[in-house]
Amino acid sequence: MLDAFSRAVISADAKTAYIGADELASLKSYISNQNRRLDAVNFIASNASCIVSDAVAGMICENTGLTQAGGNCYTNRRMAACLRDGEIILRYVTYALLAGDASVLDDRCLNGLKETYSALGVPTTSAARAVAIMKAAAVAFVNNTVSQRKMAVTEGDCSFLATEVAGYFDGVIQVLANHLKRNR
Ligand SMILES: CCC1=C(C)/C(=C/C2=NC(=C\c3[nH]c(/C=C4\NC(=O)[C@H](C)[C@H]4CC)c(C)c3CCC(=O)O)/C(CCC(=O)O)=C2C)NC1=O
Repeated sequence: MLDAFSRAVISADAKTAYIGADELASLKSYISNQNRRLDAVNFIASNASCIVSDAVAGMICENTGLTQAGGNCYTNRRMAACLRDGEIILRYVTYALLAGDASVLDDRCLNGLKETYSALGVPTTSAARAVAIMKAAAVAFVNNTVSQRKMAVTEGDCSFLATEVAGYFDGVIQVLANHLKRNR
């Protein structure tokens, strides 16, 4: 698992080079924005069950067959497994946001997920839809634009963190859709 710092070292070493000015500038910005980043992680983490249950409910509303006989959320056991998977994915996205690097998400959560889902008959299009709804919610929490759950915090621009976290969700969707082999 890598973070923004170890990532800079690994990529410099791969080029047999010193850490360059560009990498240092980007690490500097990572450091100077650390308080915002911690707030962003906290906004998502402290609303996690709301984000997950809303996303899974939305996914089912759009496709009610999921909870009918033959659907992959039919029976409490499968419904619980689905909600749990949503929690797992969101949790790893928050780890990636904290680290400023996707490797923890890629290695510990997404590695083999598509294959597991294929083997179990979990519909990846539906799973990707739930992840897309979680993405929209997480972006709103990071930008602190959720009207019912505004956090009391010094106002500041966190849009770069919203963009970053959106990218991690896109990575999950990409793996589920398997359109592209990921290479990070
Ligand atoms: C560390 C990371 C990690 C991940 C990601 C993980 C996922 C994971 N999800 C599973 C099952 C499952 N996952 C789902 C999820 C869904 N079904 C749907 O229709 C929806 C689209 C979706 C929810 C959004 C369901 C229903 C099962 C149970 C499938 C079955 O047993 O028939 C299983 C099989 C074992 C089990 O049932 O517990 C694994 C390993 N486990 C891990 O340890």
